[in-house]
Amino acid sequence: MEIREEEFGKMIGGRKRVLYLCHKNADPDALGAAFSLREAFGGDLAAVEGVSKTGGSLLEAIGAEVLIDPSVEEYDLVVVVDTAVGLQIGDLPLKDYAVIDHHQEGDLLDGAIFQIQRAADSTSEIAWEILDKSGIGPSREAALALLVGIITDTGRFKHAQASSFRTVAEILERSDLDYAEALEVLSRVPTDTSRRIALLRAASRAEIEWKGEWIVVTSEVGAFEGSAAMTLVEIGADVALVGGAHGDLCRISGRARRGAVLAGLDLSAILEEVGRAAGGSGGGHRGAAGLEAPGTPKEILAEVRVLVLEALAGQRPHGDGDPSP
Ligand SMILES: [Mn+2]
Repeated sequence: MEIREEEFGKMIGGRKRVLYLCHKNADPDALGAAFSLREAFGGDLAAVEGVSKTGGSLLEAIGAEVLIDPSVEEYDLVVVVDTAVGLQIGDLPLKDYAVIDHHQEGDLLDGAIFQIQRAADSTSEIAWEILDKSGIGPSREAALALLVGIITDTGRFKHAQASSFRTVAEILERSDLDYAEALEVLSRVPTDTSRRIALLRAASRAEIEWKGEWIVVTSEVGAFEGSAAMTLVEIGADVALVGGAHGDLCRISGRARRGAVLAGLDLSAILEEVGRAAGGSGGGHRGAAGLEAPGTPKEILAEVRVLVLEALAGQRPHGDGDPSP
């Protein structure tokens, strides 16, 4: 059942033990939204498997502890934050659960007691609205966490819509935070040598397919697929697909230039389709999506590339400055 932000407090009101559960490799958006909701309504904060580097930097800044892989059966309600895909929470068997998320679709929505799921730039923006509509003023720490969540999920406002700027302005006005404090949290993330090597490898192994006016690039790395795909787009790809093998599973990240999305490409739909067909799952946003499924990166990348090229066939790139349709 889809609920409105102002109904959130009422929906969890009767539950004694509530767990706010972030997806695997929890990022600042997941942690910021979960932390602020936990602070406002009570409960525990947790993540599946662990948190990302940037997530760790945020937790340190706000002095928050996060439970890793807690026993979900000890809770009356689990609020899954920033994902609606079961694989993203390790396919945990959940009884009573809710979903707060900004991605497109996901298999968890069907069984949820309630959800707030809309295409905002970040889950933190939705969390801010829940607090706002509930008349709850967040602490300094919660405000900082939401701010960092919005900054990171919009790619430092590269993909931000007006509502993200509005939310940031509201957070800054109502807390005594400086914007610079949020940037400071991000600058504390250690520069990781293995990450830089992965990005350079992704570039050196890039296979470039050039059809009409579109450049679609595929590559393989051992980790950091998402950053690698983003880097390939930054240096010239219209669409970048980067795969990596993780045990028997293959992880693919796709990123697309805005012009390709405006021309009709929907990476979320393509990666969901291929992921599901391969016995895994996928999803995300039109211009940034991922999948995880059994198989080798090479085969799955090839399948995804075919669908991407099909989607772009006959289309012409819109200028990056074009307004949204
Ligand atoms: Mn997010």
